[in-house]
Amino acid sequence: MLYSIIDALQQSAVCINDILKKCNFDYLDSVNITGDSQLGVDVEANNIFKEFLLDLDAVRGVCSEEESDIVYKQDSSGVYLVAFDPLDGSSIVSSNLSVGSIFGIYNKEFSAKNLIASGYIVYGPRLEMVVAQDNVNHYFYSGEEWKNMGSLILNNKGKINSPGGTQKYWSTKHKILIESLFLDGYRLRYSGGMVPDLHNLLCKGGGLFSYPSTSDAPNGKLRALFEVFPFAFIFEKAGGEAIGSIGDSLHEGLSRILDLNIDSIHQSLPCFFGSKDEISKVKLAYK
Ligand code: FDP
Repeated sequence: MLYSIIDALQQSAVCINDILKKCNFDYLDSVNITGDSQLGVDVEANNIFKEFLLDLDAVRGVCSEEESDIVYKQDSSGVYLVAFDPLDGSSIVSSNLSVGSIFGIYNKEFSAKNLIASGYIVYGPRLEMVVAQDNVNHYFYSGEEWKNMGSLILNNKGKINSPGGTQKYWSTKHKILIESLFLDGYRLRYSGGMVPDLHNLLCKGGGLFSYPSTSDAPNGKLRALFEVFPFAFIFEKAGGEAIGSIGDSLHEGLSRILDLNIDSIHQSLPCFFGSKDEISKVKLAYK
């Protein structure tokens, strides 16, 4: 059953990849529910995922960053719900940087504890896909078939620092944390696309990606269901950790992301993904 969903996501990826190779990156007059301007290709990618996924018996409904509400199927006996960000990184697509799609597969309910598999697609020089279930499998598309390149596994400590958010709005403790990693020899890697930035970290064996609470965006920017929960699941299955906080709970410290509950499907939250060593440094800095 789950296999049919992964297969539908792979077929969607090939279609979206074809569109990205040929389209203009023109903005439409519309904005999505979060207020982001929509590109024509955002809407096309959304429709492709919806079409493939809602055609499956196993799927009861879908939820997308580009839709205001959950889309349920009439009279469905399926138990799986799929949340996706159809095209993440719209702000860098016009510069021809790598962008991606992110998905999470939930059993019966859109909550972190019900996540049973997640992954992402990278539209880069090569079309790639990463799927996390018991472990994290890395595939690429040869033009004819998806080939498994093996598992992604994080080391206990990495060398990359990917700090998101506008620096002038960072808290003092966050500035100190980021600076201390650079002083410790970490290298800056940040494209502005969550998929390529986190994929780089996973492929290079570790480090830290952060998108903190800032004075201009106290709840961060990245969305729980479509971005943060799927990547938290992937990082844990790869041997790393993911921590964050929801709403006003930041003053109580940071918690494991997959233990957090959301109040709305478009909720965003501050988040940190990394190897175990870097996440322990984040916990110490935010204590
Ligand atoms: P984008 O606005 O281009 O869609 O999902 C939001 C996102 O990109 C992430 O892909 C990315 O990590 C983040 O925003 C980048 O935000 P900043 O420009 O604030 O660093």
